[in-house]
Amino acid sequence: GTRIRFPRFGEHLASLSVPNHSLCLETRMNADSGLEASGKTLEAQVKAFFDSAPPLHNSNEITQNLNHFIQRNSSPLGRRIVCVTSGGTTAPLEQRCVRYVDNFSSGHRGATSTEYFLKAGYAVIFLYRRRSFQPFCRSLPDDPLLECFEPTNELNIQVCEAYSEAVQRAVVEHHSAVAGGLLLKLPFNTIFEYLQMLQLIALSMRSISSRAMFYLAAAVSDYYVPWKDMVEHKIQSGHLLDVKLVQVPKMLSMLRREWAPLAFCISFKLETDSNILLYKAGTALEKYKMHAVVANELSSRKEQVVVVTGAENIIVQRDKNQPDNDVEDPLIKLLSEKHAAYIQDSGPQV
Ligand code: 9Z3
Repeated sequence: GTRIRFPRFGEHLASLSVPNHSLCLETRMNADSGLEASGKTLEAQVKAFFDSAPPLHNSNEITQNLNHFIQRNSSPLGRRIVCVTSGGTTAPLEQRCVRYVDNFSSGHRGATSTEYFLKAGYAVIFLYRRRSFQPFCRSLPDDPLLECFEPTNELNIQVCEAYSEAVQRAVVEHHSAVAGGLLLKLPFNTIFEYLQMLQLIALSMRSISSRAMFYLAAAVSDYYVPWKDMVEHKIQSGHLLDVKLVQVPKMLSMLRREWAPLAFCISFKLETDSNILLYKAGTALEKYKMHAVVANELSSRKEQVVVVTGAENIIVQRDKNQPDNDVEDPLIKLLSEKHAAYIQDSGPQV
């Protein structure tokens, strides 16, 4: 669902559905395609998107970290590297952003999958929405810092008995992944940041060709307001909000065609109507030349997914024998096997 959200300092975001008494989001879209009738080629739309995006302030640092991470894991180890995207992107409505359109995703899928990819021997680039779920934190409460610790006196704190095992596991596993150079975490908020960072990652991953995987679990905005069309200051309430949204160019095509053509690419398809889910996943598979599309329905997404490939549809379910078992466990095993077969079919590495 698309909602307008009002961020408040230091807390989770309150949301406002549209339309509202004081604020009405009016969007004008081309009736049949939902696209601005621009008539532009994909390349031209992509160029317009990147030209209009506010540049990343730390792109040099990100590129350096990426190159170092990839170098460290590729030679002489020849480790497989996966980029896991996680959480929803925002599309700002104002340049000095107070309001934005958000995409639903808690980040649970991406964070949990990251843990299983690490277990399967991958190095992971975790491209995540700030303040979304993090790897190794599943067993911790929502506010781990305040709830897991207690003061022993005015100067010292200790881990509460109830959380000692969970905290120990989270800290040790997270530390060994990051310090061991196996987990690189890169945060984003907006669709502009997300797509620029995805491009940087893809271009850096070209060097490891088929050993690279993209696991695109993030919920990515379909529409955005181009930066140059965006008002600078906070839109005043009480005014009719007339925002022209433009379709985000289909970057999956760019990823496959231009950025990292040899990488193994998995995208996700989310629907609320299970009757159209597999059809839509099959369409995405063909249209964007994905190696597999993971189809999930919103309410059952933690229980079951279907991996749609050109050859077959594979139902993957959570093992219900243990309450803690996740659907991501068998899913990552399956995708890791498929990736290994893909690497073998791709022939010797350069
Ligand atoms: C997914 O389908 C993810 O599995 C979920 C995970 C977002 C449902 P949570 O983060 O949920 O664990 O709460 N991600 C892709 C969603 C998406 O927007 N896909 C686009 C589409 O369906 C294609 S990129 O059209």
